[in-house]
Amino acid sequence: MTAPTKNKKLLAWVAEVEKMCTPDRVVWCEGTKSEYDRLMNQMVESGSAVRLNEKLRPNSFAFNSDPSDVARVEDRTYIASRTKEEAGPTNNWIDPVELKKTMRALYTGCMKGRTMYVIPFSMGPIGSPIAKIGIEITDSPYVVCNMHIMTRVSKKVLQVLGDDGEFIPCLHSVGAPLEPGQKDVPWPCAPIEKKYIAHFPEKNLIWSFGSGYGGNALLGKKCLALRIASNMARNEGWMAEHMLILRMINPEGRKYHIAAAFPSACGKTNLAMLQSTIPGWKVETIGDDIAWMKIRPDGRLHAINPEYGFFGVAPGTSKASNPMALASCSKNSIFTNCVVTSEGDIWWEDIGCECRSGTDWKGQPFHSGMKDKDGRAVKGAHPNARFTAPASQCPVICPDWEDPEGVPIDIFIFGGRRTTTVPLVHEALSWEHGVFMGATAASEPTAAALDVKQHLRFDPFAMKPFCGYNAADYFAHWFKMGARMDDKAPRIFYVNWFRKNKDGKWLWPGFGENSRVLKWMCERVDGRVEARETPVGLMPKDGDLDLKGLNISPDDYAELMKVDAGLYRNMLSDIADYLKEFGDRLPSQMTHQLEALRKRLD
Ligand code: OXD
Ligand code: MN
Repeated sequence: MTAPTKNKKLLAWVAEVEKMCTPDRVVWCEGTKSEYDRLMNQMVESGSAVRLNEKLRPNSFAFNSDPSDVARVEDRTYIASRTKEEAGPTNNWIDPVELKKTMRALYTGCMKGRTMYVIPFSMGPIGSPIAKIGIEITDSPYVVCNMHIMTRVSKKVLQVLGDDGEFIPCLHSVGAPLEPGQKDVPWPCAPIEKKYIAHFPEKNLIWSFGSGYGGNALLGKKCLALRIASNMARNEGWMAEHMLILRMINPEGRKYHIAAAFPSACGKTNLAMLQSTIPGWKVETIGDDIAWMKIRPDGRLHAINPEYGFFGVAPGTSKASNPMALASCSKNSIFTNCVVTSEGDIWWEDIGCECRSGTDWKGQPFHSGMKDKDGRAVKGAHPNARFTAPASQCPVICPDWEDPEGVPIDIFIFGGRRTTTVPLVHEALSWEHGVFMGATAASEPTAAALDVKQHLRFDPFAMKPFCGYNAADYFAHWFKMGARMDDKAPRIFYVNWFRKNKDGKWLWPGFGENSRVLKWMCERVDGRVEARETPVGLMPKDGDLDLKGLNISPDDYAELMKVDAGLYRNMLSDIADYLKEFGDRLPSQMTHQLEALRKRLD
C-alpha cells in the first residue's frame, strides 16, 4: 500500500518500525465505515469478536480479553524521562536508554504473521488550536476499531499534518508474533513480565508492548492525552487533566461549565451524564474522562474534550444509575468482558435486569444467581468490563461539545471514594487551598487498575497514574496557572458521594441527586448564597443545599456533613508523610497550606 502522506518524519518512523517489527503487511487507516466493517468482519470470522443481535444492539460487537489482560497495569507503566527525579516519586522510572534497549529486543520481529496498522488520529476537533495529532502504529485490529470510536481517525488528519507537521508517535504491539501456520488466539497478548507501557516525555514518544486492553493499548487516551500531554502542557503553559466536563443550565438559561477530577471508576461518567432531579436545571455532557484546557484571550480557562467516544466501566451502569450512558452504547458500540446473553445482547452486573442465560466473560455458561462450588456468587462480567461508544450517541451531549475553542470553566471539583471523614461537599478558601485539596485527594481503590493493593491511596488530582512528570512540579504548575488567571480562575470544590454510616449504609443517594450539590456550587459562583466556614473549607449553610423532595433524615444529613476535627487531624500525619516523598521539589505553598489546615483544626 502506498503511503498517503509525504511527511518525512512520519514516513521515516513507519519505515523504522516496519523494519524492527517485521509485520506481514502495512495498512494505512482512513477511519472510514468500510474499514471498520472489514476489520470487524475479520475478527468475527476469526472468533475474537461476537456480532450482537442486530435488532437488540445494532452494529455492535463483544470481545473477551485474555484473563491476564483486563485492566491498566500501573506496575508496568513507566515514565522514562532523562532522570528519575524528572519522573518523580509517583511514577515508575527506568533509564530511557536501558528501557529502549529492552523494548527494542521485544519489538524485534513482534508483528510477524500480523498486519501493522498506521492510524492517524486527532485528539480534539481536527484543526482546533487546542488539539494534537497522534499516529498510532498497532498490530491489533481491535485497537484500530476502538480508536475509530475513541478518537478522530481520518485522512484529514494527514492533510492537517502536512509535509512537516509534528505528531506524537504511539507504537503498540500485542507482543504475540505468529509463526507460519500458527493459529491465532482470540485475544493475543504477552505475559505480565513482558508488558511495558512506556513514555519518553523528552521525545513525546509512547511505546506500549504486550497488552491489548484499554488504556494500555488505545494510546490516544491515557498515554497521549494525559501522560505525554500533561508534560507538554507544563512546558507550553496549559493543562491536561483527568476530568469530565459538563455544562449545567439553570432555569433562567445561565450556563455553568464544570470540570471534575475523580479517580478511575469513581463515577466520572455518571456525573458527566447526570440527569438533574431539580426542576428546571439541566446537565449536558462535554466529556467523561479527559479535559485539555488553555487560557484564552478572555483570560479564562477554556476546556475541550480531546476524545471522541466513551470507554466506560460497564458493571453498575443501568437505567437507574446512568440512562444516558446506556443510551450511548445502544448501537455502534464495542463491549469488552461483558456477558453475551442467549438472545445475543450484552449483560453485566447491576444492569437492572436478570440474565436468564448467556456466556460470561471467560466463555463459560452463565445466569443470574449462579454460585460457584463454594457457594459464592459468580460474576458474569469482569468488574472492569467496558463499553466503547461514540460520544455523539449520548442523548445529552452538549451542542458545543466539539467547539474548537472549548468552553469556559467556572468550577473545578475534586473528590474520591471515602466511606468516612470527608463531608459531602466543601469549597476551597482560595486557589492555593484548592490546589492543596486536589494535591492531597485520596481514594479507596477500584477495579480500574489491576495492581493497586492499598486500602487508601493519595491520588493527586486523580492523576497519580497519569501525570507524565514529577508530581511536585505538577502542583507547582497548578499554582502558576492560578496566578496567571487571578480572579478569573475557576472556583474549587471537593465532594464525597460515598460516605457511609456506622451500619455501612450510603448516606447520600448520589447519581441524579448530585445535581443538588452542583446547584449549590453554581449559586456560590454567582454569589447567591453565603457559606459557613469550617476548618476544612466552606460548607453550605442550613437550608442552602436544595433537599426538596429528597428523603434524607436530619441525622443522616448531619452525619454526611460532619467534619470531625479528630479524624482530619489523624489524616494530617498521613498527608505530611506523603508530601515528604516529594522532598525539596514540593512547592512551599503546599507546606503553608498544610500548616494552615493544622492550625484551623486545633
Ligand atoms: C479509565 C481509567 O479507563 O481511568 O478512564 O482507568
Ligand atoms: Mn479515566
